[in-house]
Amino acid sequence: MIQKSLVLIKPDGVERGLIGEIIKRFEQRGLKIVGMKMVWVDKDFAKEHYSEHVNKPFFNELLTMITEGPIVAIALEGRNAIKVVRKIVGSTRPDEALPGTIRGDFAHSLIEGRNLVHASANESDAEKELRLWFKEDELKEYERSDEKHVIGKR
Ligand code: DAT
Ligand code: MG
Repeated sequence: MIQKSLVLIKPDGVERGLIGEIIKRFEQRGLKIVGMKMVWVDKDFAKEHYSEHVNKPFFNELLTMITEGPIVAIALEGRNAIKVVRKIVGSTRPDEALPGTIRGDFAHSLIEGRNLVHASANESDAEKELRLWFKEDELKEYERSDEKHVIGKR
């Protein structure tokens, strides 16, 4: 199934100069970038994005972290993109994330919720999050020259 997923390079990823390194990993895996922009969100927007965590003890910390600097928001498309993207990102806790994953290669502990990237967890989250972060005309349709090999027939 061809899916779209939302990835955010969170402020720690941007501030550490890892934008290119992170994007490269999705791009080389064959995931197509169909939307991308830099945004600096306020707490109201962040609350909407992280609404599922509103009652967690770390919610305030999470809001502070996600609003402390600019974010690169990316819409990725590919076959089973939601699962594939989560695998590339690695486990939520960097001390459990495997080497080879973004979190496993560039972090080792979850300080104030910092784990470099966000990725949609499932189809309904992906749909909701893409609608929150991107207007319809900010998502583009085009063909990558390697689609025959990395996606196959649609
Ligand atoms: P993920 O980002 O892997 O989907 P999540 O949805 O459970 O993880 O949590 C959202 C973010 O909240 C996560 O990326 C980092 C932060 N977070 C999660 N658990 C935490 C904890 N126990 N303490 C501090 N921050 C936490
Ligand atoms: Mg999550």
